Amino acid sequence: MFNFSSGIFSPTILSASPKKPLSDGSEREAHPRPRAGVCSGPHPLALAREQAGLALVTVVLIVSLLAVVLVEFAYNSRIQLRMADSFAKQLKAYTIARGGIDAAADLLLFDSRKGQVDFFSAPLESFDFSGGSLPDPTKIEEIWSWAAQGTPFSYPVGDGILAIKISDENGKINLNQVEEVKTRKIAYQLFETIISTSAERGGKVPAEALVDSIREWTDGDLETGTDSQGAEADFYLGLTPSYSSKEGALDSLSELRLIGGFTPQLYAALMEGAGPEARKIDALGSPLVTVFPQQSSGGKININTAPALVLESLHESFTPGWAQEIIDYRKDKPFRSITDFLSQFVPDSQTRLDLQNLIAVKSDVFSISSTGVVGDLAITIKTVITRIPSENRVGLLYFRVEG
Ligand SMILES: [Ca+2]
Ligand SMILES: [Ca+2]
Repeated sequence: MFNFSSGIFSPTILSASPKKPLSDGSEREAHPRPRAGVCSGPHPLALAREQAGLALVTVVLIVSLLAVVLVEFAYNSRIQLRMADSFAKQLKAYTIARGGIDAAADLLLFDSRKGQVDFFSAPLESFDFSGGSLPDPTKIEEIWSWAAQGTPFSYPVGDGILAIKISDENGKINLNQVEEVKTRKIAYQLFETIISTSAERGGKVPAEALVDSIREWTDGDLETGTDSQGAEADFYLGLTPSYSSKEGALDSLSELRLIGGFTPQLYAALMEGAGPEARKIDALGSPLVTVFPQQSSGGKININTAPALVLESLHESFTPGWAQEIIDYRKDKPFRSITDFLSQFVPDSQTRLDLQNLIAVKSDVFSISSTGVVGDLAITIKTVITRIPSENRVGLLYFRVEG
């Protein structure tokens, strides 16, 4: 006990036995001290009470421990259940997305057996479904292009949704082929247009130097070409932090951000193409430039699928108005041969010769973006395939799972 008046803990009070006043006025102990020789242990009743108390404490302790274990178990079970649910959704979404890739590849292979021309057919939205009858897909030309225009082609699968986008990589300028003079000129014209019309206006690095920098980055040697204005290996070694140049084909467009002169604004302009809408419909990233196939030569641009900016870049004499005319024309009358195109739109004989080996009306390489959505979980698989109709199969050039 604590002595409040003195503030001093008094052990004498604690150790004193309770005393009862006696009738004669004296005091005696409430519990008489055991007399020597009779009993030296505690009173049996006190012992029983002590044991009962101890048992109660043990029971309370065990019950508390059990409660803790049960709460922990319930919590773990809930976590496990959620994980199992999330895993099941993830597996379903992946399977749907993977199935979408196979379906799109089959569609493209089916198309290659039907003809040697690739173009954008009338979009899905333009078909009249009000009568309840679906158009016969085997009779629609270029059915794959439904997934290449406007919103992604989506379809319910079980309790999920599949959304597919297909892009024609042959409608873009292949940056892995800038070693070829003619492709380099096309890329140069595209970059010049982008620089002069985007936020990059008045940029310090000329378009030609940007294209040359891609060339030096990929050309496999450390010497700057005599006709090149681009950055070579020593430029990157002088940066802080420094890094080596790739000296090999570009694996992805995001690599451009490492190349000398490419600012975030220029990169964004390349990815967005002809506006935010263009970016939305592209399966791989940019509607204007590609890195597929990764071979260094031989690519041709499909004039039926190339966007206006790419068409305009095909020759220095071409203008935005001319490119728009082509886009309007091909909506109703896709080009069945390059002669078709050249005779209609390129009156100058020298320009015709220049374009002869650069353009095509068919495509080999396509990118597919396939998304499986189950509940709040989405998985996207992006692939690039090349059609090999002679072997009745597609070759896989790129495969990436996102989400
Ligand atoms: Ca076709
Ligand atoms: Ca180099």
